[in-house]
Amino acid sequence: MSKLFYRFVRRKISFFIIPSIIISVIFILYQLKIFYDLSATSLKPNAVQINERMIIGIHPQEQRFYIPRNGNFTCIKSGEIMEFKKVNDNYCDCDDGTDEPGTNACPDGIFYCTRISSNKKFPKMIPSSKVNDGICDCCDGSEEFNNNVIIKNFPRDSQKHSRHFLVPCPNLCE
Ligand SMILES: [Ca+2]
Ligand SMILES: [Ca+2]
Repeated sequence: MSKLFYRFVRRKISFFIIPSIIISVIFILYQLKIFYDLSATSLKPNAVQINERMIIGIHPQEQRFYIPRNGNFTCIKSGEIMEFKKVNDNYCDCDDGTDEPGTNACPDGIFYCTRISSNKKFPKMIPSSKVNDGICDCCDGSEEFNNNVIIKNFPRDSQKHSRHFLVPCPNLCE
């Protein structure tokens, strides 16, 4: 009798345990998917990113420093560690200013234009103080990503004549 009872209990346990394990695995996989989706969302391009991998304003050889490691960014020279979302958030966090390659938040920063022109009139890089100042400096106007119209009443014809363009920037890369 006790053996029969024991067998019955074992059967009941396996009846409940196996579905519970399956449900738990599905639940964990679902949680992992949500976590992955959230991580991907946080890396989607915004105004200061060229795409989800490239951050605007960085020298191509420095792109490797701007890959999130455990969601963090390490200031290139000064070494502080902070959340990666502080890169290009328009607030200067690193002592060396390397968290703001694409904005004018840090003093003495350098902004590297997204495209380089063979026409030497256009710079490869500009002081970050010229980012979003309403005047087109890079050949593609990539530093004017906020499209701030700061200077008005300067007609396009006059801009062409003076060879200085205002936002919205034309693409003059060759
Ligand atoms: Ca920052
Ligand atoms: Ca500018």
